[in-house]
Amino acid sequence: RGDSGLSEINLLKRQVSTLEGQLRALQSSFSKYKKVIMFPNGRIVGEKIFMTSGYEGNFDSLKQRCSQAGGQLASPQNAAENAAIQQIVVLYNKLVFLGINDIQTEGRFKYLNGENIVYSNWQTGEPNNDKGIEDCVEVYSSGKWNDKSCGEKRLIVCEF
Ligand code: 289
Ligand code: CA
Repeated sequence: RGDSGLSEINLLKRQVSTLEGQLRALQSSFSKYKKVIMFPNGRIVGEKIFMTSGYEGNFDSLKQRCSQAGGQLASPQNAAENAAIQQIVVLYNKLVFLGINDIQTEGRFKYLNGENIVYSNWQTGEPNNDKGIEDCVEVYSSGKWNDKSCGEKRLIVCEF
């Protein structure tokens, strides 16, 4: 039992070391594929991925497309996430709509799940609900936010 116990341990050690090598190879190839897939339309921030397909549409249409893809319209929860969305705005030279609105109660901006926003980056003087018809949120190339009519067409950015 003594000798066969030892050789079993040695066998297991070899198997662990083989698996470690395979894991390292997988990690390195995964890291490369992430870069390929993110180029040039995607951004990774922590566990979140922001991605545009270049499509432009009104708020409802953008919301539906992101949801159909298994994600949701970009909803930045901090400055790093907002900066990633800003980079896409600059790259495409097109403003985007966020997954944030005050459709339900004027002046109370919420995420699509109905929760109050925890982060905002309003341009000075915004949100102003201009002409009483601005319930959606667009991002300028500065990264600052403006409330805007949901019927306008903006660039899609989904988060996954
Ligand atoms: O229709 C008004 C909008 O285009 C925007 O016009 C000005 O930039 C500001 O009044 C904004 O608040 C407004 O959303
Ligand atoms: Ca406005």
